[in-house]
Amino acid sequence: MGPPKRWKEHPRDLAKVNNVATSILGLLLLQLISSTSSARPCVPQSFGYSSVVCVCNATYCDSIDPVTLPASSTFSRYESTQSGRRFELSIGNIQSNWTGKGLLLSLHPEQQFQKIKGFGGAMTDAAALNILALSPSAQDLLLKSYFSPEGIEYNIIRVPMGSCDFSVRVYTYADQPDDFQLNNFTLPEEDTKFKIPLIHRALALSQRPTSLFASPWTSPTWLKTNGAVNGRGSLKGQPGDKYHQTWANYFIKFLDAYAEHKVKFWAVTAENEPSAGLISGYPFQCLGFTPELQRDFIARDLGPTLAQSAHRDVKLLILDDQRILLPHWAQVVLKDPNAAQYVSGIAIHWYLDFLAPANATLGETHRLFPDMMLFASEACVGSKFWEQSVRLGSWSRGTKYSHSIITDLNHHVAGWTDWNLALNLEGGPNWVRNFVDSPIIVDISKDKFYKQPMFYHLGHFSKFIPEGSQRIGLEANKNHNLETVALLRPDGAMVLVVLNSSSQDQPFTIADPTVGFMQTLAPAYSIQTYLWQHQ
Ligand SMILES: *[C@@H]1O[C@H](CO)[C@@H](O)[C@H](O)[C@H]1NC(C)=O
Ligand SMILES: *[C@@H]1O[C@H](CO)[C@@H](O)[C@H](O)[C@H]1NC(C)=O
Ligand SMILES: *[C@@H]1O[C@H](CO)[C@@H](O)[C@H](O)[C@H]1NC(C)=O
Ligand SMILES: *[C@@H]1O[C@H](CO)[C@@H](O)[C@H](O)[C@H]1NC(C)=O
Ligand SMILES: CC(=O)N[C@H]1CO[C@H](CO)[C@@H](O)[C@@H]1O
Repeated sequence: MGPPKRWKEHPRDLAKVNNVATSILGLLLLQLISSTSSARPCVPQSFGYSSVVCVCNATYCDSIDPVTLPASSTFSRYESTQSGRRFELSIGNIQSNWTGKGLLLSLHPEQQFQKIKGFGGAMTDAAALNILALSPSAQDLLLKSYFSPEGIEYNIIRVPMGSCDFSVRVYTYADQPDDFQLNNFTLPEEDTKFKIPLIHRALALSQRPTSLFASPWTSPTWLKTNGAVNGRGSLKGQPGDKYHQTWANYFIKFLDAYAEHKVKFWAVTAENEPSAGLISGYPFQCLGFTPELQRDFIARDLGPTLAQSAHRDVKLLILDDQRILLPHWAQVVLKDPNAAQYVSGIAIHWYLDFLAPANATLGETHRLFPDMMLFASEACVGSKFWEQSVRLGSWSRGTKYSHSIITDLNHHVAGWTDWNLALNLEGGPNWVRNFVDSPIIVDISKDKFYKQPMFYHLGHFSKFIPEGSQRIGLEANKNHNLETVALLRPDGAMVLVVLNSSSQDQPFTIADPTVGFMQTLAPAYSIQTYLWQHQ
């Protein structure tokens, strides 16, 4: 037990450092765990941005030990920092009293909020093409990073129904004109050769039950008012007619076709970004619905068609669009009992969050419809015209993810879904060159992939907060700059995620009424996950 020491800068160095201890304010010792770990450390590389990526290839990729609960009266702390630490594990002792000084975060397990569904990303055509462009052993390491117990254990996968902007060509599953019986509905090789085999490999690597949800971008053009996949256009005619019924049947055909390939879905969204198809000149696949049209399409076509099909257990989520449309969109759809009876949740995208305060949108929607699940179905950085598409190693992009997840979880949201699981160095492929960033960027020519800070920020939630965890109350004794969320896991362990909120180290104490006090510190530019046995 030595004098106070700074943590080592890079996880690579840690293997050499056995038994390093740090003292916080000279009061408490947390022990860095490295000697007992079988986890492989990050191989860092800087591309000149604020932090590093971890480099993986066909033979090497950093990993994390499967989560084990710390012994009673101790707590685990996993920490990632801008300075290069990745899921660095320390153990501290839980104490029975508190100095009475400084910031105190007190848990209130008696205040119980939403249960968690999970965390994940999207198997787009672009993601599948990038993953499959790697050698088979690099592919395995990439999939393990996301789905296995040595990775961040995603349990949600989003699957586009047909092409979207992150495709290399434009298609639907029924491009034969006027095929109202959908006789010519077929899955192309994007599904059968690329996405579905990768989904099976991901599911095989996972030890958690994984939930898939699907979202359509455009219908076949022969069902649309403008006869095009993009631009301003809706389904021809009115809800209840053959155009709308055919489009509802298309969902069933999709679920049937995936079921033939042994892939089952937890949910579908009624339409990806339905407001996009109301905008003239919209550049890529879309299908316009006002909330009134979505309500009537669900009440008359999609709802009853799903309910009368073999897929009646598949949940239906509305909106799948920016939260600024809440609570209005939910009020229009859910105040109609004919539509509401078929709806299980409200899916939200994050792109206009800066215009839409969380309390006024998510909070208000929850107050109006307390039993309706809120679920974040898409997010990515680099999509705005002033943003660079890919910034390898950007820490602030990771912070954007964890800030969004903490805000959402604190406003009744049950899950959070990233966009493309993997993109190339340009942020594509994307047929309209709408390039963006991704937690994993693939360098095909070098058979390498780069795990960005966004990957680790997401992992600080996905790995430690299994499905069925429940958010609980958390209160601070004074103003502070940390962003925090606390959850109780189904196994009785408590999880607390803490995002830096200043460029200064922030000492604080966690109080759990049933176990005691944990003294610790959040370094500048860090994200931490705390875990301990609450019961
Ligand atoms: C893969 O990465 C490891 C660790 O950095 C390195 O030792 C190895 O040489 C790399 N292999 C190739 C083929 O680049
Ligand atoms: C905890 O209480 C014991 C006994 O009252 C006292 O000796 C000790 O200094 C206290 N520790 C802290 C951190 O306040
Ligand atoms: C469409 O389906 C019909 C009936 O199954 C079949 O005869 C026809 O060849 C198909 N057309 C195309 C273009 O695949
Ligand atoms: C959230 O909004 C409600 C009204 O919709 C208001 O009563 C409440 O004070 C707001 N809470 C916060 C923390 O702003
Ligand atoms: C509130 C605050 O200062 N937060 C900081 C956390 O760290 C990021 C960098 O990763 C800064 O951009 C934020 O300003």
